Amino acid sequence: MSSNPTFKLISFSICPYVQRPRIVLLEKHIEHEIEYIDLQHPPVWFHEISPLEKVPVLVVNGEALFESMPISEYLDEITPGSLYPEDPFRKAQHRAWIEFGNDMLGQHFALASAKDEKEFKKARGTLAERLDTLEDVLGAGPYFAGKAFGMVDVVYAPLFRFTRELQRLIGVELVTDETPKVAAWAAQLLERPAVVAAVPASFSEDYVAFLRRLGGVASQRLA
Ligand SMILES: N[C@@H](CCC(=O)N[C@@H](CS)C(=O)NCC(=O)O)C(=O)O
Repeated sequence: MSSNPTFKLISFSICPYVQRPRIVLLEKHIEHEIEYIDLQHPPVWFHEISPLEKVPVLVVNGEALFESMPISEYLDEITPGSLYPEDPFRKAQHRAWIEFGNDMLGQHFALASAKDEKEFKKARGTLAERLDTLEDVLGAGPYFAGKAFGMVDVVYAPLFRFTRELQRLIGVELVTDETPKVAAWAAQLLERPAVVAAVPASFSEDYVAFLRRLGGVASQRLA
């Protein structure tokens, strides 16, 4: 690899997985380009560089890397400082909570796409349980592991962007005063400059279009 690699992130405007490497790129001041593609009509070249046909893909000096966590960890490793704790056990714990966050993103999709009230309530209930669990593991903050912003924060920021949008758009309250540590954590993450800048200006509009495309209960509740 050349000493000055070039980076291009292949993206989709509302994708929470794309936001992970984008946040790391911004946090670590790595120069990069972004190319947004239409996932419903992906360009032919995308099939060649994305074995699972998913974003994100990071093109490094013309070579493609897929999957959000390997990409984010790679970017973290090639720059000074680490978004993970040094201790292997703590690092493994952080990775486990990242997996918990992946599950929550799945529950967010279940909520956003629920076809009837029963499915909607079930997904909402599961998300509320997961938030209770997080409340129990969070410390004094402001971030997941205390004062330092880390990879777990990178992963949960896009999730909290969704919960904030759902509250604003359809009044579903997920992050509330009942989980005050989670609420403070979410607020802190959503104010962080790299998190704010991780999505395009069209994010809210694109999220509404996404909910409408899913055509579920959430879309019926939109104004
Ligand atoms: N495990 C993958 C998940 C990425 C993912 O699901 N991306 C979605 C967009 S948010 C995608 O590209 N979907 C296209 C498809 O499934 O056809 C990662 O962490 O990068």
